[in-house]
Amino acid sequence: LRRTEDIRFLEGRARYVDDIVLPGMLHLVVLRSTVAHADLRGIHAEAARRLPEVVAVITAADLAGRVHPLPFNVPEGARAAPVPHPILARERVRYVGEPIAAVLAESRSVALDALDHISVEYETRPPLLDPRQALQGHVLLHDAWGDNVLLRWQRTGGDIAGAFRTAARVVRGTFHIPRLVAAPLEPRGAVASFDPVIDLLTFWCSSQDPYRPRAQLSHVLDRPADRIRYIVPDVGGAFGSKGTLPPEAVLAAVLAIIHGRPVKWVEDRRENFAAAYQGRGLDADVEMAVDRDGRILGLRARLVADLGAYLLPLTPVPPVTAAMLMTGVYAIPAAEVQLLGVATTKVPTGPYRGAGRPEAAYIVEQMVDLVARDLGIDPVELRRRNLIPPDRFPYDNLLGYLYDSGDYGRALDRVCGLIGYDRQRVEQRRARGEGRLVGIGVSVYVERAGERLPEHARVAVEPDGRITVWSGSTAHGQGHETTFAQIVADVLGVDPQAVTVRQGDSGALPRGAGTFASRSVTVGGSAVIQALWQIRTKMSAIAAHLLEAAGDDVEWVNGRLCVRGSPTRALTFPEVAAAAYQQTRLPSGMAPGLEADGEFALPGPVFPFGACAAVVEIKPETGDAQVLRLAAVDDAGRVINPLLAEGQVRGATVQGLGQAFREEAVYDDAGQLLTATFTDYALLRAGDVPAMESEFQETPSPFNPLGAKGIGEAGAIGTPAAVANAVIDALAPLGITHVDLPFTAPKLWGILRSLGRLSGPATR
Ligand code: MCN
Repeated sequence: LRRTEDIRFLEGRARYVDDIVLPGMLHLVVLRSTVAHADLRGIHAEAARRLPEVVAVITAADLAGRVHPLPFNVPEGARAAPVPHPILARERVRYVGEPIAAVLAESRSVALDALDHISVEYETRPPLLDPRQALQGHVLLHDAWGDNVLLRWQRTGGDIAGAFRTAARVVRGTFHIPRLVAAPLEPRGAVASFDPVIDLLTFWCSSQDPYRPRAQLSHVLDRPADRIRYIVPDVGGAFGSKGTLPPEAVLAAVLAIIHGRPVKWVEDRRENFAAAYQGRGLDADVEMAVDRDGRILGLRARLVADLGAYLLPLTPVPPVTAAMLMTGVYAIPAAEVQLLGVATTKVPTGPYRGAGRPEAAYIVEQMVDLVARDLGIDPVELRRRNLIPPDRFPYDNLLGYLYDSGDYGRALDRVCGLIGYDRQRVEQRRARGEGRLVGIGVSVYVERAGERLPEHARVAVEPDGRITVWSGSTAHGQGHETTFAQIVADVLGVDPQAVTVRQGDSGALPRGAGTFASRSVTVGGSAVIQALWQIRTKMSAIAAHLLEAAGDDVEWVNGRLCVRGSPTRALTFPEVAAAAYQQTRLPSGMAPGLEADGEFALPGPVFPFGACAAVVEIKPETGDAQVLRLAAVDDAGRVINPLLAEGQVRGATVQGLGQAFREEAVYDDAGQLLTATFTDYALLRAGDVPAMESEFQETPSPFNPLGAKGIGEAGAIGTPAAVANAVIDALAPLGITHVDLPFTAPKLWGILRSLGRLSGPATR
């Protein structure tokens, strides 16, 4: 089934937050810090306030007593310092881009002009950019936290000392994973409108869902959640970066209430780069103890996460997720992982597609290749010796996760089959003989998807048989209108076109959780199923009553409800729907109407997995690494819509390739973000994307009625690890065992040049 929502998008009929225009609406723009770390000695805004059409200029002092700081999540087992992100900086700024003041004006252009009339006196302090240096505590970002550590997590499982004592070899690796930006097409934005008569704040925001940010807004404003109607209009991509309430959006809400007029805030691209939370940013020191045959006996890892200046609501989640996945897909009997999340003078981090899983896969899979090289064992063979076998599920990974189901070896074998692994090795030997730098890399990944948070759904069947589904999951590109309609069509035997899917409005569905952690099908879809089963049961009872049959004797065949064995004694779906609203046609005691609510919670996360393989050739003249082959086999349990699932894999793979080859948020020594436009932050273009082969295998999850797991992040997880292994494999004959991401042409060229592999000018 092709995506039904696309026509609307392609014809320009979508409505994004900036399309919302309300009568009397004011415009809000934000004055941001231009320095990385400083005390604020004065903010001079009188000249701006005097400008015509400027309604207000506000600073932190104006918010005193009106807002609480943004709350933040602390994953189970972690400890965090209470350093929430302020809505506006009060005495000190801690990153370039931090909001200091806001201008409210009749138009956006007036508000932007007014920014130039505000001057800020900074007394600068030293920036703090390297997370490892931050640990030394020479510069303190928050005076109460003497070592700059804002987050701690640690776990040990098995006999770690014994593992390292008895090991034949101990292999060590050090890794640096740069920060990335999510770069959605549509930046962040919000519109707030307050109705004092009914005491209701209506809030449109480019968010991943209405529920989590509404809870945050409710907390910040000290306003009951049911006095806030949170609407998520169409969203032009989020990739994890719109999972929490932006501090700037709080300003729109506060000012709409104070001034009694609607307020719009929409950031520009540069602000999105500087002030939307970034992803990744993790350093790791890892050692693996192995026996002579390459069996991994134990793993020790020390992770240092570059959290940025404050904790936004989801800042702690990705690094803890990475830490909890450090045993990857392997049956490692002992593990000890320590995570320190440290403060730096950068925008806080948060989830970006994969959110901790790409980091874990990259580190673990590079380690496995290091071990293979150390022992002279083929990396695929080494993986086969260590993968968790299918009969050991549910599997306790020693770090707090219980993997629900899996068949990792099959995915690995299939992906090797897709690229013709053995043949590629033969080819590689030939290419190496010709002096070419060809490398082959594989990765096997597991991800934590879904969450324990329950999801809510409502299904209503109208008297004419049309069906509306409300879901707490809220698509921002994933195609839920199609997928959820398909689930309804399958259960009720109707045409998907008879189904309307509604999402993203807390006024229509007051309870819900949202779209993150690739959970919408697994949890949201299962909530829809719960509601549909109730509808089915009620319709079967009505049909049995009208057809004078026993309830068990009603069969659903091709959109009709018939008596088993007598196909002519039947009613159509709309006939039964109509009867549901007529009291006289119902069994005695049955209430009229055909609506049901469904609620579903997983007993624990589900664990999709897969394998990825890449063949790469590095051109020594330019350092350019070309992907010759790329293949992925992903297992998301039962797949609902293979076309959309493959679209998800391909989209995420492109982002994974971007991480591998190009993307990095680069700061200079003063803490200025150098990559603050698309000229400097090099997203892949369509022409840069190689052909790829994508296949699915299905190992159903026992944890939900669909047997489904998530697929929305898969490509971003397995790809960087496989590509990294391929690049290092290409360079291995030169004695290179590690290069940090991203593998840009200048970086690889520089390495080759330093090894004397190139002639030519010294600089380029
Ligand atoms: N699907 C399926 N069968 C399954 C699982 C998924 O057919 N067993 C298909 C469905 O068509 C579903 C889609 O894959 O609509 C994604 O479903 P799921 O894996 O449940 O993920 P979510 O819908 O919860 O999406 C979240 C996930 C995440 S965490 C990020 S980040 C992300 C992503 O999805 N951001 C995206 N995909 C994105 N795609 C777009 N276009 N834009 C984003 O911002």
